[in-house]
Amino acid sequence: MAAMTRGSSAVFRRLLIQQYRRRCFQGRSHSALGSLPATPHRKLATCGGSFRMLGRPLHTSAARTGAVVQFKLSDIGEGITEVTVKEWYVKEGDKVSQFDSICEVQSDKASVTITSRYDGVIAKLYYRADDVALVGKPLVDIETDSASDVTQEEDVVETPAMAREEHTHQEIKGVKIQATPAVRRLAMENNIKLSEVLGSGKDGRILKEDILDFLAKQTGAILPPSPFHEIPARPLAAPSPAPRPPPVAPQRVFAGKDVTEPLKGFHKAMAKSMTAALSIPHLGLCDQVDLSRLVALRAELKADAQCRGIKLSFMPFFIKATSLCLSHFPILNASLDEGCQNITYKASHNVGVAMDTSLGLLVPTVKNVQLLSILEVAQELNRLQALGTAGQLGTADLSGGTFSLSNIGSIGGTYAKPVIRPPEVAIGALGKIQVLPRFDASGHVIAAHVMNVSWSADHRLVDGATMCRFSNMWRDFLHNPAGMLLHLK
Ligand code: CO6
Repeated sequence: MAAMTRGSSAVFRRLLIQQYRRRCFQGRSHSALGSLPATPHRKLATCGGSFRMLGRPLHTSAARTGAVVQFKLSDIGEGITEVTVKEWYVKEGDKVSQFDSICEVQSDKASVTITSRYDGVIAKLYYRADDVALVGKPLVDIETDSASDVTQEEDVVETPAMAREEHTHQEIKGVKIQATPAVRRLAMENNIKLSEVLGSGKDGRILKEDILDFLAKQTGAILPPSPFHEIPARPLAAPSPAPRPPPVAPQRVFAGKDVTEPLKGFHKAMAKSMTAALSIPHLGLCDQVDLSRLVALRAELKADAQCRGIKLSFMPFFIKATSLCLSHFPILNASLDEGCQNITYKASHNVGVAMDTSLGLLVPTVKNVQLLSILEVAQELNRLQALGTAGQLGTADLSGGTFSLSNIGSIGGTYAKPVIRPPEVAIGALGKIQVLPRFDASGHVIAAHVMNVSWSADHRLVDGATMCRFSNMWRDFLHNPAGMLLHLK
């Protein structure tokens, strides 16, 4: 992709960033800036920053050598030490302006676009596509247009997890606020509450320009649009179900000669995380659930949800039932520290959902399920699915899980043996719902909708009886979904 020029935009953005910094660091000596501790305010630098993603921004830091600026891949948290360079959008000799996309990198959490901080010419690329780029090492050199162009680099700092969660939740709860995920992300990155922004789009939809105007009013500067991709919003009145990920691409054929190559990207991340996971002693428990009533109930409610622009599958019921059960079995929503000395009981029920995305298997989390209605869970799942399909799930959506569910049945699997995702202590795998003969209360054979469920739990914390009681309660809620009503808040 050729580099785009954006000269005047760059000037305005720089102006905004300078004004914002002045506002944020009032009263602090200039020389102290470089050593300032992390504060959420400084996160605004992401709007002129180098990485764009949901939640925690990836970013670079620069070391200046004359007019050549060296970008280094900074610590991006979550224990990530390397990313795979998926694609370069520039080559050596290309002219770039601030905020032009430079390359796409893939961590085990998300795919991220890195953008330029400077106007200048690409002097050196340190990696080829598919290479593994290391945190703390140079990524690209840019020869800047003039030495004065080079502003003092600041480390971009993540918003504390708590604040991020609150903000996300505020957005989930605000069902009337209409905005695309990209606009929500822009707002979140800049700590703007969507409820405070006036939407100028159809039916009050908040557009990217509204966020930029809001920012400009706050800072007194004009901010041109930033180069990030928007995910088209699905119309509320006439929703279409989230598109399924495309069929698996044809596999490479190996014939005649074995091929050995380094493990990269997702495979590497999976090898690491699964090796860690299997150091946990797993306890397994399986059961069957008769979902006939739920199948009928969902058929009844599906059209209602659809009128509200929400696709209602079985998952929201499974997720909500899980949360109701977690309230009774907090040990299953806990974590154990590395030395096996302390248990932390988590207040939020953040249910991770294994998702077959365009980038592979990812586990985004539906946060604070204990506070959400089934419809709100469905809405959030729809949002995550749309992001997953677009390959745009970011760290905020992919982290913070406290319990996981894997619906292997939506692909067609009947049984599975799920692997716990540390620091969580339990996970459930759901098979496909099958119509099978069963006996009713009078001993007559009936056609029932039956699903297998398999639980795995960390046997250092959870015993079989606890897992079984949890499973019984979960099974009963879903066998008789009306019973859930009594427990919904
Ligand atoms: N049985 C029958 N029908 C199902 C099931 C099951 N288990 N699950 C979904 N569906 C139906 C669902 O109700 C939809 O029906 P309609 O509304 O009538 O069209 C339809 O299938 C499509 O549902 P969709 O997949 O779009 O949405 P859902 O909310 O059910 O699932 C999702 C969301 C994110 C879980 C799913 O899209 C997905 O990605 N599934 C794959 C998850 C995966 O890869 N799991 C493997 C992880 S590795 O578990 C693992 C232990 C090892 C083996």
